[in-house]
Amino acid sequence: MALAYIGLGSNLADPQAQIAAALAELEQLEHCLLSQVSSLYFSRPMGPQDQPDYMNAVVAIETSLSPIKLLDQLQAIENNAGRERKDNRWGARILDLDILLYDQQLINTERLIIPHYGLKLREFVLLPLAEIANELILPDGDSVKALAQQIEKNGLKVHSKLR
Ligand code: PH2
Ligand code: MG
Ligand code: MG
Repeated sequence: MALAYIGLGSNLADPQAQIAAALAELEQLEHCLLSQVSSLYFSRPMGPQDQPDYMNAVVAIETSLSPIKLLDQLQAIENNAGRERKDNRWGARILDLDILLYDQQLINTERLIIPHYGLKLREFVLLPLAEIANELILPDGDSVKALAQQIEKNGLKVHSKLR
């Protein structure tokens, strides 16, 4: 079994309900065990500012799926939620499920880059990650705890418990 960390985000169509529904779907995934769930966080948009605020969370999943099979499953959940795949980098979205880490693997392919390129730069990823994996060391040797302590919070706050 591998341990993967997944970032969840939504800023359209009732973000809180979207994240809750995505969590329920993640719990049903075959060959996956949802092992940890962060709080739900309220965050300010990174990227274009003319979009709604986000809800974000991070979960840990134990899985026997390969990284690419896991990505297929996550994209199916995004599609079920009504996610439109258009060219809107950093724009508003109903549901975004990103593989942040997959064990200590480094993957750099056209479809998948792991660790996620924004992991160390985004407060809405680092702080929920630190909540559930404060002792985690990234493949490049950086500590999640130290990164989370240093990053600008940018208005990020805990909204509610998810579990
Ligand atoms: N995701 C984006 C772009 N901007 N901002 C916040 N606060 N949270 C996100 O998840 C997010 C974002 C594209 O994936
Ligand atoms: Mg994303
Ligand atoms: Mg994504």
